[in-house]
Amino acid sequence: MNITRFMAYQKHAVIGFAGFAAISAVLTSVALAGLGSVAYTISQKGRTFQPSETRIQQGGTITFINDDGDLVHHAYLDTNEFSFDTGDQAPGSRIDTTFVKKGTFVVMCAVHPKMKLTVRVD
Ligand SMILES: [Cu+2]
Repeated sequence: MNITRFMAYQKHAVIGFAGFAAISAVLTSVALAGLGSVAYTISQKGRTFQPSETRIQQGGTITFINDDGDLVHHAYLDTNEFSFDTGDQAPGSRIDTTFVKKGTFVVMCAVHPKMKLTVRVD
């Protein structure tokens, strides 16, 4: 390959890579939007859900983190449309819950009746 052909080849390779990177970026964002895979985190601290209100997309997952010293928490939801129950959640543990139904739900703690978390699922 002489130098002119080599330069032409390099130019083509650079454009090819840039095009590939742009397509990859688009595909990645489409995949993330399609899966509703954004992670939401709710802390259980000071005998409260923090934040106490959140809004997620249908199919989104909330991770409940018990970071409340040595207290046990126990998040649950019991409605006709959608229910879950984390069971007793030991200090330091994390439990994922995927919200598959649209609507507005109030998550409670079985240990601390004043703890409430409102989740709006769009
Ligand atoms: Cu609690």
